[in-house]
Amino acid sequence: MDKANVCKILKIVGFILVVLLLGIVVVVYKLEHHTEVIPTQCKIVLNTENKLEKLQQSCINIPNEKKFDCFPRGIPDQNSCNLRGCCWSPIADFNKQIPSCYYPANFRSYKVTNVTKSIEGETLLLSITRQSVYPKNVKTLLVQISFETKSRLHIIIKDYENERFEPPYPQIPATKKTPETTDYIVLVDDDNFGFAVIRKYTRTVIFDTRNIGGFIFSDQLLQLSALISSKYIYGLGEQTNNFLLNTNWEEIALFNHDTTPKEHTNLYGSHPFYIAMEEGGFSHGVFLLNSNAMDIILQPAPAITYRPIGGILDFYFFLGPSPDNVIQQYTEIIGRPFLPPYWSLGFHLCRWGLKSLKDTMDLWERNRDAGIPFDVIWNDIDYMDNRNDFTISPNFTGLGDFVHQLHNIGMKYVIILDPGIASKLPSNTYPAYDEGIKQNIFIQNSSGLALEGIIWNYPKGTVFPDFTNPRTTSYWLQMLTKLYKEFQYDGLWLDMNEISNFVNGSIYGCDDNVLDNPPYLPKIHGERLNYLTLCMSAKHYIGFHYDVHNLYAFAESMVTNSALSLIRKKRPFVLSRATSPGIGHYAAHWTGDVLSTWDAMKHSVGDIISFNMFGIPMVGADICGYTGNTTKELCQRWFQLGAFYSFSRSHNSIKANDQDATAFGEEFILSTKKALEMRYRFLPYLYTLFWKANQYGESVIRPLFFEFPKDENTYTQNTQFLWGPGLLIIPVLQEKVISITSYFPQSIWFDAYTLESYESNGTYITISAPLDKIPLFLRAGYIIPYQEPSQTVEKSRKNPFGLYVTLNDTLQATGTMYWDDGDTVLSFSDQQYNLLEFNYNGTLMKSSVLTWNYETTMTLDTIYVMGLSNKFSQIFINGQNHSYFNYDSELKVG
Ligand code: MIG
Repeated sequence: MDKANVCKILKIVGFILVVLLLGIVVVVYKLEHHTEVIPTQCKIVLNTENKLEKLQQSCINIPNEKKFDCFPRGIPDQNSCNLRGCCWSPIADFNKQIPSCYYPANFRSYKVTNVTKSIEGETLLLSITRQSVYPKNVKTLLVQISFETKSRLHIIIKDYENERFEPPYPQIPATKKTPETTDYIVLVDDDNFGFAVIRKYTRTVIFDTRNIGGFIFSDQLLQLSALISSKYIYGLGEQTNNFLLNTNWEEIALFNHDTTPKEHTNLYGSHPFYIAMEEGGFSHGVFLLNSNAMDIILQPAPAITYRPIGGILDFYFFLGPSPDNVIQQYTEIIGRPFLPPYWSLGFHLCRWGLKSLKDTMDLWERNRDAGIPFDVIWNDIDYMDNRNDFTISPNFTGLGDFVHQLHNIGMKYVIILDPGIASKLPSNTYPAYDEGIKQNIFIQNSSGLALEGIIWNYPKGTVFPDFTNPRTTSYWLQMLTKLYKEFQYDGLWLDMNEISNFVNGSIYGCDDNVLDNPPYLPKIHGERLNYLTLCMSAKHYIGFHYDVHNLYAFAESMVTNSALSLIRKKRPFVLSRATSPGIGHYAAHWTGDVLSTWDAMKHSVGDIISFNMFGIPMVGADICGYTGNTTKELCQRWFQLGAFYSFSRSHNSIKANDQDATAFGEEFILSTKKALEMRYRFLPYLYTLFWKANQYGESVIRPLFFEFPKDENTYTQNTQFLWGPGLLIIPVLQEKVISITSYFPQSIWFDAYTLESYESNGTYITISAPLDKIPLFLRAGYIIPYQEPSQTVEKSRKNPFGLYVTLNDTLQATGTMYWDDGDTVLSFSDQQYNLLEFNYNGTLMKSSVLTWNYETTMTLDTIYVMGLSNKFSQIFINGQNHSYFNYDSELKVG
C-alpha cells in the first residue's frame, strides 16, 4: 500500500471513530479539522501557500494536554477561532475541559528588539507583533531578569512606556548584592519572546514559556503560560482543595471573597504562590506578585496559565532546594511571620450568639469549671450596640470589670471588629463616622463621596475606612484607644475584610465602566467583580478598588497591628479572615465559615498546611465547624485535631447549637481535656517553632514531604501533619473509626503517650485511635522541650521543663528551645530572650546556652530518652553522679 492510501484509510477510520463517539448522525466537520487523529505525514503534502493550512501545520502534533485555551469565556467556532490565529479542533470531551480552540506552536505576539546583559541579569525590550483581541495591547514591554540571590530569580514584565499598578504591599526589601553563583539559568527566545528557568544542577526545566500558549499583555488581561516540571504542586489559594493541586484542567480564580468554603470557588484570600516537587526531591516555588483578580489554570501537560486582569507580571522563582528552604526564601521577601504572644498559643473559646455579658460569663465559667485548658474568651458582633464598631451593647454593661477579672487570673479577651462604619446614625452621635468624614478617610465612590454599602450596622448603611491612606492610621488608633478605655481587650479579630458587602458595589450600584465590566472576567463566584463587595471604580488613596481589593485586609491588619502595640505596649495579636501575600507578618488567619461536616474537617488539614506555605503559620479552622450543627463524635474528633492547629479556637455560627467542650457530657470533656493538655504540654516546642518562623521563615506546621522530600509516597499525603520536624499528628477524620492505617516515612517513631516505638522503612502502619485519643508520634533524632500542662499558659509557663529525647539509629538527637517573657513587643525588647541548644551524642547529652538575656528561672525536671539500646548504669549531670533514673527495658526508655 502506498502512503497516500494509508492516509486515506486512516482518515476514514478516524472519521468513523468520531461519528461513533459523538453518536451524531450528521457530522458536518470536514475531515481536516480532526487533526489529532491524522498522523503527521499526511499533512505535509498540504499547499503551504494557504495561510490557514500553514496554521494547521503548527496545530498538528499538539497533544490534548498541551492545548492552551485560545478562547476562554466564549463559544468559538472555526471562523472566530482561526481569526485569532488559533487552531480549531473540537473533540469529544464531555467535561468540556480540553479546549477546541487552542494556540498553535510558535504563536508569536512579541519579539525581542533589544537586549542588555550584565552580571546582574538581563534587560529586554519587546515589541508587539500581533494584537490580541483584548483592548489596549501594550506595544512595548520591558523585561527585567534579575539574579537576586543564589536561589532567587526575579523576572518582571511591564509596560515600557506607562506606569501600571504595582502592589505597595508587601514591601519587598531591596537586594544588596549580586550573587557569585546561581542555582538557576534563564534561557530567552528572541524571535517569539519566551523564557525558561532551569535548575542548573539537575537541568530540570522548572518553568518554560517558550513556544507555548499565547502571551498577552493588554490593559485588562495579561496571560502567560508555562510548562512546569511536575504534577506535584501545592498552594495557589485560597480555595478548598485536596492539598496536592489537581492538574487536570483546574481553573483557580483568586479574588478575595466572603462565601462558605466549597470547592472551585474563590475564597477569602488570594495567594498566587505555589511550591513544586521536582524529580530527585528538589523543590522550588513560584510567586506572582500581582494583586488583581486572576484565573490560574492547571492542565495535565503539566502546565500553568496565569490570567490576571491588571497590574504587571512580576515573578519570583525560589530554588530551594528543600521545600522548607523555599518557604524561607519566600518569606524573606514577603515578610517573616509575626511572633505571637505566648498566651495566643493557648486554647480560644468563642461563639456568635453570646447575647449578653451573662451568656459570655456562663460559657466561660462552664469551661473553667470543667477544667478545660483555656486562655482566651472572645466576643463576636454581639457585644456592639446595633453591631456598630466602637460601641458597647447595653447587654454588655460591666464588660470592663469582667475583663479585669480575666486578667487577674491570667486570661485574655479578644473582640471582633468589622471594617465597616455605620453611616446612617444621627449626626454628632457616632464619632467613628463623624471623625472619619471630617478626616476624609473613607473609600470613595467615583464621584468622590464616601462609598456606602450595607453590612451589619444599624441603621443600615456602611462606609469603609481606607487603610491605604496614611491618615487612617491615626484615625484607627484614635478609635481603638477610646474603646480600650472602656475595656482592655487583648487582641483584635478582623472579619468581613474581603471587603464583604451585602449589596453589589454600593447601595446605589456602580456606574457603567470598564473596571466593573472588564473585557475578561475571571471565573469568580457571583460572576461579576463587584458581587457582594465594592464597586471596582471605588477610589482608595493608592488606586482603584479594582487593583486594591485583594490588599485591603493587608492594609487593615498592618494598621491594626501597630495600633495594638501602641495601645497595649505588649505584643499584638490580630486575626484576619481575608489574606494576601505577606499578611502573616501582621496577622494570623482562620479559615472562615466552614461547615460542621467530616468533609470540612478533613479539608482543614490541607488548608492549615497551605497557609503555612503562604507565610501565615498561625492558622486554624473553627473547631467543630461554623455553619450547621455538629454531632458529638465529629466535634470530639475535631477538638482533638483542633488542639493541634497552630491557632486553636472553637467558634460557631449564631444559628447552630452549642458545641463548646462542655456541650456533650463528661466523656467528651475528658477526651477534649486530654487533647488540649497534650497541646499545652508541647507549647514550649510550638513557641520555638514560631520563633524560628519569625527569624528564619521556617514553617510551623508541615506536610510529610517537607521533612521527607526524597520519598515520593509523601507527596500525596494530606491527612496528617507535623509540628516542625519532630512531632507527627495523625487525626481521625472519619466517622466511627478507631484505628488508622497511616503512612510513616522512614524513621523510628515513638508514640507520644506510651513512648512505644514503631520502626518504619516507609510503610503504612495501623495504629489504634480510640475515641478519646488523637495519635501523636515523636520522630527519632529530635529533642523536644515540654512543660506539664496547667489550665492557662500563664500557669503552665511556670512549671518545670522536661525533654523528650528520641534517639535515631546512630543514637543522636538534637533540638533547640527559645524562651522569653512571651509578651514583650519584639522591637522594644533588647534581645531579651534565652536560646538553648540540646545535643545527644551517643552517650553524652549536652545542653548549651547560646543566649541568656531573659532573667528567669528555668528548671529542668524530667528527661525521657527513647531508643536506648542498652540500659545505662549511671547518669552524670553537670559531672555529678545522679541517682534518680529509671529504665524500662521493654520500651527501651530511660
Ligand atoms: O456575616 O460576625 O466568618 O466567624 O461569627 C457573618 C459574625 C459575619 C462571619 C465570620 C464569623 C462571624 C460572623 N461573621
